[in-house]
Amino acid sequence: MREIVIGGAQMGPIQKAEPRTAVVERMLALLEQAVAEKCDLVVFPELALTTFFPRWWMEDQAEIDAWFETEMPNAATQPLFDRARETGTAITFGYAEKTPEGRHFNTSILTDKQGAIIGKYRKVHLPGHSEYDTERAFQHLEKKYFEPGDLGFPVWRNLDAWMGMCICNDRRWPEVYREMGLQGVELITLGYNTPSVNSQLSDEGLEKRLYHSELSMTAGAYQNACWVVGVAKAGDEDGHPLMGGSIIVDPDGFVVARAQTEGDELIVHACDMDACNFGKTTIFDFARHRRIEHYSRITSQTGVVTPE
Ligand code: CDT
Repeated sequence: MREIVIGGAQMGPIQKAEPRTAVVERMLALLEQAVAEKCDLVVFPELALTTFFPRWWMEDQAEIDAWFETEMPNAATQPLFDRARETGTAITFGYAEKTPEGRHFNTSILTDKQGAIIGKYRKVHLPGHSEYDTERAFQHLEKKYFEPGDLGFPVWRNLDAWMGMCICNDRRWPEVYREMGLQGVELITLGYNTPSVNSQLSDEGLEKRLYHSELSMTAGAYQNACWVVGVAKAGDEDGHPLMGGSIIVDPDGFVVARAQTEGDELIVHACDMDACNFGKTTIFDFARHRRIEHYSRITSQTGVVTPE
């Protein structure tokens, strides 16, 4: 048995005016709860340090850059790294990254139990749009503020398991899980900021949105025989509701822990990485069953092309 006790640290809303230091205090409180529950790893959401700023239209680059971190750890997040190291807890969280070359990414990092960053992922599937969209109830400007990630979907050896990350909209794409599945991934962690309302379909309803989120993660877990931990930033951010629904999914695709609120809330499960072995050696033994000669469209074509 290779057990990792995982804490999914859902976060409630972060208002525009809330400073990073206050947010890190909340993350520290969740970390302390996780330590009390003997967690080995704590998973925080996408863009965990700030409000979901891509909903706001901004033109001034200095105003935009104020939402980005130029180094990690930095002064605001150092207490989180320090406490994680002191307690021997691995952590992962998302933030907006500005590189020394001035590139902008929606990023997530993973530490080991010594508090060292051992993994970095940059979000590949950026949803939304880059120009102001008058047809939408509210904006989703990830395509304006970030460029698509350039690191692919790596996996890392951590806590005696193969771990990978993706971010929010990535969870809806089966290619993401399979890229990591083909590297033997046993645990995929992800954070998300998903509006409770569809800006292009006002009557879609929260129930359907939660279902699609869960459907994506449970399918990804089952079809790749791995654990998936999806953690929301939820609640009302300056009048813009984000849905909760954080879950831990086992390698059979079953939800084993689920958040009940839209606030700061820790969900915990002891996840046995060896539970991945059966699926990986039977129905999803990729080496025996995959037929790559029939999959070329997946990497050669983006949109739909119907036969002539
Ligand atoms: N943050 C993020 O990727 N959110 C998207 C919302 C898409 S609506 C334009 C998601 O897939 O949850």
